[in-house]
Amino acid sequence: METSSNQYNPNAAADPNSGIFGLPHSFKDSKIVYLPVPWEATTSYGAGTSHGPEAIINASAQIDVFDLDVKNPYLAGMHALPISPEIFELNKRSKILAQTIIEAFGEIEDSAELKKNLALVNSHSKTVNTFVQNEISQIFKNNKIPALIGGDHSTPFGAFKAAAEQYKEFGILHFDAHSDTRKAYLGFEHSHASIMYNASTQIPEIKKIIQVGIRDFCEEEFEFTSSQKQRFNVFYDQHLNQRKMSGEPFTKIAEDIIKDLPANVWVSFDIDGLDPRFCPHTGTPVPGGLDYPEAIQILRSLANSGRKIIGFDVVEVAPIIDQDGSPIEINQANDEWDSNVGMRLIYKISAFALASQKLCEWNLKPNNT
Ligand SMILES: [Mn+2]
Repeated sequence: METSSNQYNPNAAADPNSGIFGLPHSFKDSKIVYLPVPWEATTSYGAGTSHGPEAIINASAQIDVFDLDVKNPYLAGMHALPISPEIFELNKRSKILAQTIIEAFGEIEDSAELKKNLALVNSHSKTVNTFVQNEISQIFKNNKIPALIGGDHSTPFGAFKAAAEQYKEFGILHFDAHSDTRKAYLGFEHSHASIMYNASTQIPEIKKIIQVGIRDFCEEEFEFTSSQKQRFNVFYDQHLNQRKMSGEPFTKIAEDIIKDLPANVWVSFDIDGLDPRFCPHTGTPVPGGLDYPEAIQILRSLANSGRKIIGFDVVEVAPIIDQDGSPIEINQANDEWDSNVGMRLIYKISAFALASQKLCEWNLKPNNT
């Protein structure tokens, strides 16, 4: 049975035919529109994020839409676009090609076949970038807030390009265990490990990238971000922990993290920025990381700071994957943990984005001091 917006009951269990978060909204009815991007072609370690969007959307029906920070965020309307079967298929084909290069550790000079495979993967990545840019542009042009659901961390590149069409200047608040500033990792021009290198070198509208939770990076990446203090501001996980252990209140740390961001901010959230207990199946887990409530506090400070959250992505969420790459019973509660965390994070950032754009009122205005 179709449920109309008028009949929607936020206190009832989700209708099985409903959309993301159990909501009945169409594209037209919605202020937030989610673009699922099932793409992880160049993932070098671990796999499964191409199943992330499906798992997140399935898990999302479990949420209670009431929010203590933001008043009835669901009333603004939330709608997920369908998962593109073309991108899903392109991912499968590209993964097989990319695997040959990963197995050769990127040493492809002596092999015409591997060179051809690399060229194909790079070309398919550009296809995905163009797809994402077009879709996110459409969401912006319809006066809605775009949110991308990955997929790996290469997927938001086209979204950043679309944001750059809309905003002459914006910043990125980047949560991650990794710096993601490698230059063409293994020859892949658009790898998950290069997203912030590509963003900073190819999109001049991005004025500032604030990185949080970083704890796994190479010397070249350290030099790259350290040499661009105007552009990059890195809050290494180790330093955040030292500040916490010295007794500095996290509310103050959160204010410090967001203070150099410009007026317009895209949030790029790699789930592995969190402690791995919140994302045990993500591609490249690293010990340490932010606690979930700490990440939320940083986002709360951002939303309450007068800055505008213009859009966001949540990437690298992976359900449990079988040996052959197919997801295992992703609808079963015991396998759903990664997607459960992912969908709750997506709902919370959605709520903060709406509050930051004054499309929803605060329920309890945060006191950040
Ligand atoms: Mn990342």
